[in-house]
Amino acid sequence: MVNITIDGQKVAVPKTSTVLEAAISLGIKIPTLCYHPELRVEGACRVCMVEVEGARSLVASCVYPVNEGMIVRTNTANVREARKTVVELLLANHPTDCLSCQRNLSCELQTIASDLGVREVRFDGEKKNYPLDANNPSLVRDQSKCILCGRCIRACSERQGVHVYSFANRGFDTTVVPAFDLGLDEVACTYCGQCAAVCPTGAIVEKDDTEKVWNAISDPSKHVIVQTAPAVRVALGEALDLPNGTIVTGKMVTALKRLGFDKVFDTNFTADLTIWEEGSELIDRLTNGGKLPMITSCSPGWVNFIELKYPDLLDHLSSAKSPQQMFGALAKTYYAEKAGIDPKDIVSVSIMPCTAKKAEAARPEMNSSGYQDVDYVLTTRELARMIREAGLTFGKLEEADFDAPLGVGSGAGVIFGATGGVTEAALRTVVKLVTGNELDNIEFQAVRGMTGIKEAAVPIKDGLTAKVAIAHTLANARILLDKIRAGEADYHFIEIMACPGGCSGGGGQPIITSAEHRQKRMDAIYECDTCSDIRKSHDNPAVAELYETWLGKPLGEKSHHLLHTHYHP
Ligand code: HC0
Repeated sequence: MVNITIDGQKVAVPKTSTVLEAAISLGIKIPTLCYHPELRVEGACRVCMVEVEGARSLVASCVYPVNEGMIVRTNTANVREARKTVVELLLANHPTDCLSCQRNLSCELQTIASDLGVREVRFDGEKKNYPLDANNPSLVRDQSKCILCGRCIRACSERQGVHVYSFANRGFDTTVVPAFDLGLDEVACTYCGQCAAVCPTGAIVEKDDTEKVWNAISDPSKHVIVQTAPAVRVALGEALDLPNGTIVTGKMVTALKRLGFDKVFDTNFTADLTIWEEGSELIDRLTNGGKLPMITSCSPGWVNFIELKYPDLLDHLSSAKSPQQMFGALAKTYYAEKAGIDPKDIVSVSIMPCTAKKAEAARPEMNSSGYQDVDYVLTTRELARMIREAGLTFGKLEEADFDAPLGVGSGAGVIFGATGGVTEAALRTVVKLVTGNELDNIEFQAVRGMTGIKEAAVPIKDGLTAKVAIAHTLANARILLDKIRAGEADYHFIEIMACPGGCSGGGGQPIITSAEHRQKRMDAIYECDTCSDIRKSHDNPAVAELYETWLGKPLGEKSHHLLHTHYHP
């Protein structure tokens, strides 16, 4: 440990700490822009400058290492003036459309300018004016709002191993762009949205589809239904003034009803259905010599990744559609029949923690109902904006239940929202399908947690042990795929989720600010499971009824048509 003094307060910190980390441990808030607690430090923006006694000039605290006896001052006139100048220089060429910017009130540049008391910009800069990159279903990029912090570059390359972005040009013309300044639709972007999740300004945001949904709700000839993904319920509250990790399932249902949706359903219903279909597919592959390891196919950023980067391994992917798309196919067939509504009049909306879900819904093959199965996908952030727009005080809303029959979900369904959750849900049911017995202990701690790649060997019955692996983030997915290519992946089943922590850390969720913040969401997901009346997918009575009365059996003809898909090399 190293002893240092910051603003007169003594603290002992690990000797590998930076001054910024030491200040954070003392509760001293130093403004930052390029710094992100989960990415490599860059020291690019210089807004975190502090005085260190003996140093020749102000230093960037995010990259400056601590030393024994160091004396730091974070709040001197010099420091305040330097930070203000940096921010004013950024504002000098930044657009001034803050009031209509999607990140208004959640923009880090705006907050820092306010916190630092910037009331005028002393420099008269030339404004940047780049065309929007919006030719894809998921994301909008506005380079004019880019402050060159490089967070998106680091998230895309370090966290995801996708490497879409890099710096280009020099001086005032420096930009952050995909290769050859192409649009995101023209490069190998997976639309995972992790760039948007770390962008401090409105330079990368989700494509906003709220107006289309408002229009559908306002159309009296339409029956507008909505499904909500597992991970939305543990993050939506954060965007509506509730503490991190608050479970808001019941309030969310009430809010959706108050917004005007005709029926509010739960994606957990089709997560349970996915377990039936995917679990049966796994057993079929094990029994009949199918391609192993079988890999999950529900995270669309991940599906885009394997299609773009490892097309030779596509036959490892489960053919099961994601729960979102299974829901969409059933909404305009099974539900339409049951409710006596012409499917052409149904508008199917989903609320997802994910920007890639927008692209998934737009895939041309996702129309097995005879219509586009999912019409509009909104991220958690977009739903929060609609709730604010409607003037609802979210924290004061009563709780309500999902509608039947597509609103019945199990605890196994809800843990789909955390890395390892799909595997755990599958194990709960596969054991029952293979042995006919129920598990005594349905919680598989070995597949939980934030370790990048997890492995487990789970005894199913005498002579049969399920070997599973789980990866979250695409950089970790790449490691497992390289193992498969090398013939070294001795697993039966692999779960891959594109985003850190799984969907709870999706690119469409309220912005995550720390590892603790991320953990609170994960904890909330598992709390949703333990509080569920039904905890195994095969115990979901609504799914059982669906099979008995309409679908037939898992992997049957109707299932094959509506619930399974193919991929594009
Ligand atoms: Fe997920 Fe899903 S769990 S991908 O992470 O499988 O987005 O939350 O909705 O579809 O259920 C996201 C979350 C989903 C789907 C489910 C899966």
